[in-house]
Parts: sequence; structure tokens; C-alpha cells
Amino acid sequence: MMGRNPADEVGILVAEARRVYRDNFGEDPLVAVCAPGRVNLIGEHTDYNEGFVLPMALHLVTVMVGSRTSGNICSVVTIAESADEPKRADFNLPTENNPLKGGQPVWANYVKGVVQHYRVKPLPAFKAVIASSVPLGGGLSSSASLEVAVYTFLQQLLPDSGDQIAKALACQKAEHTHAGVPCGIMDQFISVLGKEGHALLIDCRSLEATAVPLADPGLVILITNSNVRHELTGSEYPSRRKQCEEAAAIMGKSSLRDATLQDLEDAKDRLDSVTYRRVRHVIEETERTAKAAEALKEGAYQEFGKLMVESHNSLRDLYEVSCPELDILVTAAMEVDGVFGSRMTGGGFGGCTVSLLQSDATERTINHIKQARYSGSPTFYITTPSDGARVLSVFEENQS
Ligand code: GAF
Repeated sequence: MMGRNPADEVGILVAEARRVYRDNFGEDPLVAVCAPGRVNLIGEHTDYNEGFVLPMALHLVTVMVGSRTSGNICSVVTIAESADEPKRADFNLPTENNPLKGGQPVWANYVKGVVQHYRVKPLPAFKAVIASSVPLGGGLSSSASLEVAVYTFLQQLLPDSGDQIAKALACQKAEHTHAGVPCGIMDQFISVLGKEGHALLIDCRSLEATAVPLADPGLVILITNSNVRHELTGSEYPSRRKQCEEAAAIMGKSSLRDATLQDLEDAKDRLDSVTYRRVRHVIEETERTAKAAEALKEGAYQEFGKLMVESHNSLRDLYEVSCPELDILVTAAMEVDGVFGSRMTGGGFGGCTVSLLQSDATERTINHIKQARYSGSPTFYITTPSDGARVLSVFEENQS
């Protein structure tokens, strides 16, 4: 659970990364940057259908410290939780004839992907250390926060135009090409553009975002990590995306954003029953998300919570991306007096739930969830909406 204040937590990560940098490279880094993970309050599996999402940036961040170096070889060390070894990767800067390709270790592919898609060239070589407090595979966007941290770091070495949307899109492209996940834009967008004290209603078609205030001291946003590993690199996520795109084509729409429930009924005979359920989720979830943003603006937390639960049920029954552990956590949270709503968050198949509750219900909610009939052991984060990626320190004059 969140114990220290968020700024101290980031400071500890930076200090640790600097120490490891000194141990590996025998000098101090020049710059430290960070990019947050996210929790999505509502609007799941709608981003790649050009619908609405309502995420907020977290106090959990990926930190990157480093400096430019001469030559062509980049060296990166990670001390973030990662599933694979080695913890150090050395690779050549890409050239037109030799683009950077994915390989081993897997964590380095996120770095390489962003270097490959950085919008200005030629980049100088660099040395860097990565640290992170975003739990790996927790559905809180550990990978997007890594990509955006790398991009933010590269901006310190060779500034780009500063276009924030283009930055998010370049990081999304890195995920597509180097991590093999055909994700939507939500995670990279919020990691770049998150705003303290606010959730963002993102229209994933126009890429316009509306900041929705979310800083009521009477309200707590509780994240419960099921500690069931979530992996989007398997076939489930890509197959959901493909089903949606094929359904849109069958319905004569450029994306499911244009489809209504009436369109769905009209196309029922041409869709198999699984695809029908997927499409229904997407159409209803997009509508629910717009309604939820209105409810949040008005402080109508009961209404917001009801929409969260509807979203969870739809992800469980229609989109089929929940799992028994997430269902148990949501049911347990909803049994507590003072909890407005609860749902799985992120891609699904494990990871976290997010619950909205009265702040005076926090302790009893956590205690109740801990007692739920649940084989794993959940962990908890009490969180508030934070800013997007930022430069934390420039330790000396930056070389340019
Ligand atoms: C993952 C993806 F990366 C996002 O783009 C989004 O589709 C989400 O799953 C589901 O809403 O986090």
C-alpha cells in the first residue's frame, strides 16, 4: 500500500538508479526523467475501436537516468522488475539499412522500439539505467511507462518538436513493432499527458482529451493487484482486436465507434454469437464511458460506481477478458458499505481492479478484500491522479 509520499518514492528510485549507473559506468548520469503507469477508471477495450477511455496517471513511475556517450553503442541496465535476463543490453544505434530489431532480453525491446521510432535523427548513443515502481504484468501499463520514459529521456539528448500526441503515437508504434502487442493509444497517451488531480476523457478517434477533476478528499481510488500475471503478448488481446475490426467491416463501418446497437441488431445474422457479444460490449462501453465522465464531473459517485460495475460485468460476460480472481475481488469490494464501484482495469486476464470509495471506508474495504475467498494474495495501492512524463533533474549542464 502507498506508505511514503509519492515524491519521496520517486526520489528513492532515482537515487537507486544513480547508484547503479555509477557502479556500471563509473560516473554520474546527467539527467533523470520519469513516466507514470496508469489506471483506467472506465472505457476498456474501446481505444482501438476509436471510442472513449477515462484513465488517470499514477504515482507509480518508470525512471530513466543517463547521459549521452560517444560512438554508436547504447548501453542500458535495468533494475526494474523484469521477467528475463540479462539486466544489461548493449546495442548499436539504428541506421537506415540496419533498423533495430527485437530480440533478447525482452525488456530491452521496449527501449529499442522507442529509439527506432524517435522522431528526430541522428540520435547520439547513450548510457542509461532504468528503475520502476510500476508492477510488471499488473495491468497498470508498466510497458507504456517504460516506452514514454525512454522517449522523454531521448528528448533530453536530442529535442524533438515537443508534440505530445506525436510522442504518444511513436511510443505506441514501438509497442506494436518491438513488443508485438497491437495496443490502442490509451496507455501511452495518459503516460505522456496525465494531469495531477484529474482523469482524462480521451476520444481515441480525434485524440482530444478533456480533463475531469478528481481530487475530492472524501474519495479514494483503490487499486487491488490480484497478483495474477497479465500478459498481452499472448493471442487473446490481438484476437479481440481482430474480431472488432472484422465485425466493423461486416457492418460496413470504418470502426465500431460508428456502430449503434440498432446496427448490431441489423447485422446479427451476419455475425457469429461470440463476435456479437464482443461488439455489444464495445458499443455499450463507449456510451458508458461518456456517461461516467459526466457523472464524475457532477460528483455523482453512486452513478459512476454503478457504471463501473456494469463495465466489469460486460468485460466478464461479453468481452470475456476477466478471470475468477478479478471477479472475486470486485464482488468482495462491492460488499463493503461506502464502496461506490469496482471493476477490472486494463487489458484483463489478471492484473488489477480499481475501486472508488468513500475515504472513511478505506480500511474496512482493504480488510474485507483480504478476507475474500481468494487463493492468491492481493496487494493494494491508494492512489491519486498524477502528472504525465517529466524531467526530474538535470544533474549538470546538459551536453548538446
Ligand atoms: C491494454 C492496451 F495496451 C490498451 O491500449 C487498451 O486496449 C487496454 O488494454 C484495454 O482497454 O492496456
